[in-house]
Amino acid sequence: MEKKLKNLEEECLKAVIKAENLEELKKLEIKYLGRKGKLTLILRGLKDLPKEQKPLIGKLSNEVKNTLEKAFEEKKQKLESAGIEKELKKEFFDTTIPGKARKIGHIHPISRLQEEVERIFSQMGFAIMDGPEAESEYYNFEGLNIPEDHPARDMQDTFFIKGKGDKKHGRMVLRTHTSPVQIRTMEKYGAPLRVIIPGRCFRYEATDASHDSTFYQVEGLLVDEKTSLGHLKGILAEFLTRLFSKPVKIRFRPGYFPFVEPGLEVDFSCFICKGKGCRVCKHTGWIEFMGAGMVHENVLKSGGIDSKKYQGWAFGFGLTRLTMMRHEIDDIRLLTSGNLRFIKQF
Ligand code: FA5
Repeated sequence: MEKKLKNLEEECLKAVIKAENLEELKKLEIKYLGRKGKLTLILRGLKDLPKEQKPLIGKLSNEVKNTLEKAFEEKKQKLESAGIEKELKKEFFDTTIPGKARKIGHIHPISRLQEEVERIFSQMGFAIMDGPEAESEYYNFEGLNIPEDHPARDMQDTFFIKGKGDKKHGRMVLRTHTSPVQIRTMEKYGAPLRVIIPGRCFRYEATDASHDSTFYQVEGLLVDEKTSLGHLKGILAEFLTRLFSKPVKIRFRPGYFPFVEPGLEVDFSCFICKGKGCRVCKHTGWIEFMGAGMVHENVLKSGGIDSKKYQGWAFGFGLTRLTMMRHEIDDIRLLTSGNLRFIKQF
């Protein structure tokens, strides 16, 4: 009996070593340790052994059983990890290869300047308004005191949108300036008012280094019972000083826009040469900045505001041109060219 057990152990261990996969191993386990397995049958026969042999053979049988169980378990783990390795080898992944850096974009210089302008005016108590880019002739012209036959209509070459439009508002156009939103804001909120309106404008004109057919403006409008051009001057000087982090002076010259009276052209002292004269200010010490003036009483009326009780001032400057000045860009068309080599510099 003792020999039989030893032979069985040897035979089984050899077979376990040879087993090449888990399926084969399982079959062997059933063959030797299963309910009708070779060792199980021997163990069952123990009860028929003579009494004196029972303890010795019993002990030996248990030892053989434990050895075989251990051998099966070890081999099982070996085969399993070999299987995982095989799978991993199939999908080889080299963790030492350096990663690919993700390309990160950044805010366009015009948008960044717009955010700064909005922040500064918000700090001074101005609300930020928005209006439609496709606008009616009424809001773009008539409401702003520019009647159909007024020569000022020639000042802004316009993109007209196909269609007849309606009697009051006329045809649709791509807005030529942000000023139409002055009336929309007055109609909606009444007086007093303190707003800026940044936005995109369109003009049907030949492009050159300082003119594009699409560009950004920022409109400003303040309506109150007692306000004057002195307030406008103070607000603009404060705005530019905060924007350039340098003291900036403002200069008014007479100008003409049908929607303001009196009308002004506003210049500011060159932020680069501090007024001494340089390339950016064309050696004048001053930079032409924008149109402005006291809101014409007809415009206040268009906005439904009592012009006897309230006055207002308005301004409109080119955000795109200010971006060019700030970064000393000499061709406006580069800003919307989609040329990444150019735009990545900012
Ligand atoms: C106007 O558009 C008036 N609505 C401004 C205004 C508002 C005056 C309120 C009075 C009261 P103007 O046509 O000058 O004005 O344009 C204002 C600014 O827009 C210009 O100074 C310039 O910076 C910018 N601009 C005008 N046309 C172009 C263009 N084709 N390309 C780039 N910027 C332009």
